Amino acid sequence: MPGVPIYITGHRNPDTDSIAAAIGYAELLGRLDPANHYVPVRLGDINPQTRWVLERSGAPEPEFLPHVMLRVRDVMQQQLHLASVDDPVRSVGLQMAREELDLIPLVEGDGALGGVMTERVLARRYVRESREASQLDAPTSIGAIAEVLSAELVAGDAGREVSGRVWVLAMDAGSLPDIDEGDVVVVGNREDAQRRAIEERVALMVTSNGTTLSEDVLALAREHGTAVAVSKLDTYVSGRMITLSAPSRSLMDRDPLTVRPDDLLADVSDEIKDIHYHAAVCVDEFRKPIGLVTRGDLVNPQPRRVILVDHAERAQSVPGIEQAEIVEILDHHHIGSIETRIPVRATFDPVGSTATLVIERFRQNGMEPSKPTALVLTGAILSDTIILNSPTTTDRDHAAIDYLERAQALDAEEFGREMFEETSDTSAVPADKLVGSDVKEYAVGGGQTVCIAQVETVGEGLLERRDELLDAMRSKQERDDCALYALMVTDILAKGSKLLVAGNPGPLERAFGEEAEDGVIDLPGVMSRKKQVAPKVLSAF
Ligand SMILES: [Mn+2]
Repeated sequence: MPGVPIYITGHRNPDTDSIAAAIGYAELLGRLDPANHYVPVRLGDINPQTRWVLERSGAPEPEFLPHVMLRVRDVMQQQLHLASVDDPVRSVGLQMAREELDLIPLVEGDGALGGVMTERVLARRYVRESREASQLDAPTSIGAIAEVLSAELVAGDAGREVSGRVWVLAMDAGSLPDIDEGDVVVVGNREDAQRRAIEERVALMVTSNGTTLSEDVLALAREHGTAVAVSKLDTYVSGRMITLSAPSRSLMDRDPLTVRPDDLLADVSDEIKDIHYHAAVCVDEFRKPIGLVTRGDLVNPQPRRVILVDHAERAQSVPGIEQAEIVEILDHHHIGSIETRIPVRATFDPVGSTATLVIERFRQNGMEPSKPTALVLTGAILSDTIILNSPTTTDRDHAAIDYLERAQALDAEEFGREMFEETSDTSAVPADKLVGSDVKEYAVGGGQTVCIAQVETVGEGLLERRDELLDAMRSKQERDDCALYALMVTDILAKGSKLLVAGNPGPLERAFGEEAEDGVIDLPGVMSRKKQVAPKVLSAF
């Protein structure tokens, strides 16, 4: 898996150019620089036009990037040492020493976090050793004790658990301590002491220094149900190892600080600094440990990295951009309000679309975009330039489209027309909204007003709803008490408008020198309400 991703993002409320430029530039950079992982992302829902282009091309939708603030997953240590809550305290302590760990997460049988063992807990365990008889911290299996002691179990059941006090029988058999049934004893090669312990029905007898029992004593132990383990260690060490055989769950911190991978570092760093072991265990949704964040990981973390395409305004960019490292900017707008701490390659080149710049970069590197990417970039150029018609269109946009047409054996104009026609669909928008959302009121003589609304569209589809639109206009005309309510249905591709009129069309017919047909006046070449329609309407009254 390649390393930390470098995100390539367009602006918020993404349009086709923003999405396409991210996809295309990520593809190019991924090929030029395979050591890095370039990921195209989006900052919001894609619009119907972009969806159409993505579906048509087969290019995958970029993933959503909510922000570029630092998260736990960006800094956590993913190489985790783990131990089981059932592992003996001694083996966990040894593991911590071996791996030089201050802390180790302990997991239950299902892999979920059960607690953590810390150096402090281990140290306290030592100091806490009281002057009373030692006791096992928790029920401990005889097998676990034998293992920690490297002892040979010569009688008894390894699975049986013991939980009593732990004694060393150093005195002569006549002055032994007050042993109870179920206790654990360590004894040397004194047969009288061995027999006394068995008769007191201790649960486990450990013989030190490799002492083996006589046949008689061994038989007695079996008869009384006393387990016997032969330890090669001396008496003192054997005694200590017995109490260190207890399962770690008996000592561990049961309520460790946990975080989730997507938690913001800013939200959790204080807690990590405050807790005595200065760390948090990162867990997944099943509470399984997947990482560790320590205080050291909070110092000078590597910021997340982004490349901005099709914008350079902080307010239009991804939340948290001020914390991120901007690697590059590729844009065709004015130079916006982005600041960087280090020098970056920034391109502000006034062509019709960022996709044009991406295509040029491909060609400068002697590379061709993949088929899906080529079509997405085609859609983006045609979208931003309204099929190479907008005043922002340059020769370079034409050149990029020429190249893309040759490379894909595609009629770009036809593709662009289809893209606009199929995605400028107003059929789901209620008539009331179409006639009322972009409306301007003009005062004419005699205290009367005239309302002129406009809706931009592609193709003739909307005019099929003429009667419905006229009805909606009439009710608005009545409600607002205007002399006339007109709606310009402007076709941005055909570059003309149909003017729908509620009220007496006479003044408008005279103003434009055109007859209304079923309440519709055809105005080819008329696009601007402000410049081409309002003055004539006003002069007609
Ligand atoms: Mn653009």
